[in-house]
Amino acid sequence: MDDSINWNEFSEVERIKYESNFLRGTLLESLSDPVTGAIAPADTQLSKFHGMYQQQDRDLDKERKRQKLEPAYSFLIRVRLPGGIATPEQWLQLDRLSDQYANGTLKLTTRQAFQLHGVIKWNLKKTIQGINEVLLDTIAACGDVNRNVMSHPNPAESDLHREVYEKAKAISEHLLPSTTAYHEIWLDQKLIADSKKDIEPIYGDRYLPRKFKIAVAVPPYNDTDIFSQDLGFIAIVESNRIVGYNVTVGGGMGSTFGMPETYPRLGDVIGFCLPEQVVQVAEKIVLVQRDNGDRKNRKRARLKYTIDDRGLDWFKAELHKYLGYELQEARPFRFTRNGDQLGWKQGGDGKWSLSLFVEGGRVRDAGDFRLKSALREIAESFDGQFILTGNQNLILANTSAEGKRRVNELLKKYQVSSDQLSGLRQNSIACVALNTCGLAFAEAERYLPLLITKIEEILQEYDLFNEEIIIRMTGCPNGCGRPYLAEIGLIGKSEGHYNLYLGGNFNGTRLNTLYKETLTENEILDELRPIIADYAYNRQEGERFGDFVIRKAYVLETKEGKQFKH
Ligand code: SRM
Ligand code: SF4
Repeated sequence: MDDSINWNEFSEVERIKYESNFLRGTLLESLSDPVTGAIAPADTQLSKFHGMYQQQDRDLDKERKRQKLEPAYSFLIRVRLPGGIATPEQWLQLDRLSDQYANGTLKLTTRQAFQLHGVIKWNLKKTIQGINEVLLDTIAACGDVNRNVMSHPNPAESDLHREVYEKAKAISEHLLPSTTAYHEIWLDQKLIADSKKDIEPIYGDRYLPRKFKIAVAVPPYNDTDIFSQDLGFIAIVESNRIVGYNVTVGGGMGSTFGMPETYPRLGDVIGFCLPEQVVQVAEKIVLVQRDNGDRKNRKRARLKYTIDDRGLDWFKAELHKYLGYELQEARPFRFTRNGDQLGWKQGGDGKWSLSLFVEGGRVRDAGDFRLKSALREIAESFDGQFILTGNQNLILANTSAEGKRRVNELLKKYQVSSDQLSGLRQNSIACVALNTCGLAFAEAERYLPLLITKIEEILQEYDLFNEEIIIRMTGCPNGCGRPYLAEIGLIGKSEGHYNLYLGGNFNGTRLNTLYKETLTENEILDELRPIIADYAYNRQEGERFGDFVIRKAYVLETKEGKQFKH
């Protein structure tokens, strides 16, 4: 260990990473400590790199405190799934694990990954081993490393799906940490020789200053919200062939109330690279951030701030140094929408894919609506894949005509239907928030469906029930549901109170703008009603809600992240 490092110049997490012996820390001791359901504080930082977060059931906090008990600790486990593709066998295994060790639900995340919630410390290892049995892992699903790599999910909407998926997978594999700590701790695989020392050729001994996120998109679909990513690759298609990718850098959603130096930011397009250069470009951009990102202030440690602090020209010059060549000039592209188009579609190869709405990404049985049971029975005989989208939905992909018939039959049997969904609900995202997220100020996943029902009444009145409008809610400004890109964004301020943001656009290329602060439900509805009425009567042909509110000056357009106000 290097005693010459002045740790005052770094955040506490930097020291924890450095002293962890490549992410081991005291995790083994923590796991075997019978006295508490928690792990040691430093280990809570390290466990993230292994794909798990320590949480507590916030619904039970008061009662546990009253009874002088420690909080009801449990863990969320996030499964890495580049491009969101799982086999039916993998789905069935996660379904089983969710019942056996977690809270009985599966969460499909905004980055095409699975989450299990409510796993107690003593079941962590068994759950990870169960995940491993179906050739999945949770490595680097969280932590200061590259996270789950997203890609355009729908095979029926693009013949190039397989190719971008392979690209996403290759980036993900290349940027995995190489420490053997995960295999040692969770899978009981010992190091080959005790003397063997881990090295992290890409990350080094302190990993990245902060999380890092990458996605691939295929225009005209911006279903991975490419401009919200630290690094994005936009496929450039000519004569139905991917000739290369435009590269975007410096996107990010996270921000903190009361800290104007933190803000959401859209990525900049900085050039074009050939398909065979993608993995190298990704690596070098990660290295520029590794070497230049802020390691003292974690609130400003993302690539977006490195770029804003030093300038885009500096970043490009630095990247070119690391690469040894310059990116080519960016090529033209056009996005027409973000989000998912629900329903059945037939791909070029004749196979069928169903994009199925999963409210808040939560797969569970609720009364007569038995989504979890339906998907379990479908998986038992499905001949295609289960693909998670970046909008918390699920595609039952690449099935035959007979498979399609059976899926329809089973969805009917378990009363799962998307027929009556409003255009607003179809385009909704809510982050997890309460009861598990320790950072939530207000509800999101448990509340947005109810609020939407009330907004739908207004939309019905003005004959806008089927109008597609993007609405996203998060329980805090960290932005896990990418709310700053929504046409209607709601961000939790305190229990029952939300900031209302308007003016994002339908293709995910514009940030929204704060309209009103700290609103209750009635206030939200009162604010939205006249705007919706105005939209119904005065919109121009084909004009989207987000564009309308800007044309009518309900809000001014946010032109860049630095301008953004909470
Ligand atoms: Fe997130 C932290 C859930 C996507 C920005 N996010 C968290 C934690 C782990 C809370 C914590 O640190 O204690 C949440 C766990 C809640 C729970 O109980 O499950 C959490 N984030 C989620 C998920 C599950 C939301 C969902 O409903 O789907 C998403 C998991 C994605 C995945 O599979 O990897 C999720 N988080 C995002 C996104 C969207 C994206 O990546 O496309 C963002 C905004 C994009 C970005 O990173 O800028 C996002 N999460 C954050 C931040 C703010 C980071 C920042 O730069 O400031 C935090 C807080 C932090 O890191 O300190 C955070
Ligand atoms: Fe939690 Fe905030 Fe992320 Fe929602 S946006 S999951 S409340 S950190």
